[in-house]
Amino acid sequence: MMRLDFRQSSGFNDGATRPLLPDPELDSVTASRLAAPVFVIRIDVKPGSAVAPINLKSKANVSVAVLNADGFDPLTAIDQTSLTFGKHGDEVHAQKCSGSDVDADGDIDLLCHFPLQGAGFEAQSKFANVRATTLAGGAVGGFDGIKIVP
Ligand SMILES: [Ca+2]
Ligand SMILES: [Ca+2]
Repeated sequence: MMRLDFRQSSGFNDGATRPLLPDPELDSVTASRLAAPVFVIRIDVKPGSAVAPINLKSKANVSVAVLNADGFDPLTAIDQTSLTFGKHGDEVHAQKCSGSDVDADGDIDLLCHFPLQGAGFEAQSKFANVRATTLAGGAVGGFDGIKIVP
């Protein structure tokens, strides 16, 4: 599998598909689990904002769209109980999801709400990850840019 770390490159397009890579600072168990093959899905944290502002003190939920793209229909494919979000993508579970054409391209996307508290973000965090399993048992994941704001 080719490994490219797009997080090190500048100027990637918001919402573009990128391979997920283990964080070198992770413990080995977590790193090996996160290194398992995943199908990369497109997500958009706080849809409507290019780079989602995240206030670490906020008690509000964070909305995250899993986009219907590249032949992947998140509404029918994803086991919604498996959806998790956070710094590494497995920190907090979705509180609720619904179908909605978030990006107004005519197909139904999955819009989910995750608690921010417990998601593990830090002042220097620049990415949020989502992970899930499909009803067929496959692993999927995606990430999107965020910006921590005071
Ligand atoms: Ca975004
Ligand atoms: Ca759509």
